[in-house]
Amino acid sequence: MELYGYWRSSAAYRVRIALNLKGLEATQRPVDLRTGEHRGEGYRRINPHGRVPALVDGGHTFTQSIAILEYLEERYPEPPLLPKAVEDRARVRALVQLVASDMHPVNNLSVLQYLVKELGASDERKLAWYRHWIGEGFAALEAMLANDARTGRFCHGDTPGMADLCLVPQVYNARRFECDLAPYPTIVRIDAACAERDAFSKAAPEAQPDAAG
Ligand SMILES: N[C@@H](CCC(=O)N[C@@H](CS)C(=O)NCC(=O)O)C(=O)O
Repeated sequence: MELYGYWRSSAAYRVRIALNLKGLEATQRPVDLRTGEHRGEGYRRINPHGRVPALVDGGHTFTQSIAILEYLEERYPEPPLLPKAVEDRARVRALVQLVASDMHPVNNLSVLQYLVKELGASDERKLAWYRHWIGEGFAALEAMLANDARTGRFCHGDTPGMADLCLVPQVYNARRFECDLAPYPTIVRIDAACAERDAFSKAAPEAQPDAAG
């Protein structure tokens, strides 16, 4: 397997955690987002959208981190990243989508760059935008986690799964942009529980070969 990613990419971070949880090895193929390598012709041959991650497995190339997670779950079912009951699977997927479809896209690198370069937003306004969408998403996520008896040590029960591996990179990013996490004690507690697991700590941005010093 080969994983095209970038150390600080939260979408690639999700896939790294999933691979670790499933005990799968992938050769890392770093794509430098700082230099715009992802927008170049070479990488667009891997992913025409010019985004990371992309996973190559068995001669196939997969893009979109959530599609990759679902692929890994179906191709390598053990240990599972989704619960068994259909109702519970829907709950976990809702937590996943809140992060991956609602929170992450509006705070993506190209969106932030567009705000600054094309719309003339100051760094201060850009940060306000970033923190607004983190707060909006995390408030909902906190309520969904804190008010549901199915939340355990992790987002769903006492085993880490698909929702946790989306949550942790989003918390990492929020900290990077100095968002106030005090209003989200359940999120912070689950993030801390994940950090104790090797699958998560080995996937952390700073532990990656392309991490900038
Ligand atoms: N929905 C996509 C998002 C992928 C994505 O936006 N990745 C970011 C890094 S986290 C990226 O490549 N950004 C480059 C850019 O915005 O120019 C996924 O989940 O894979």
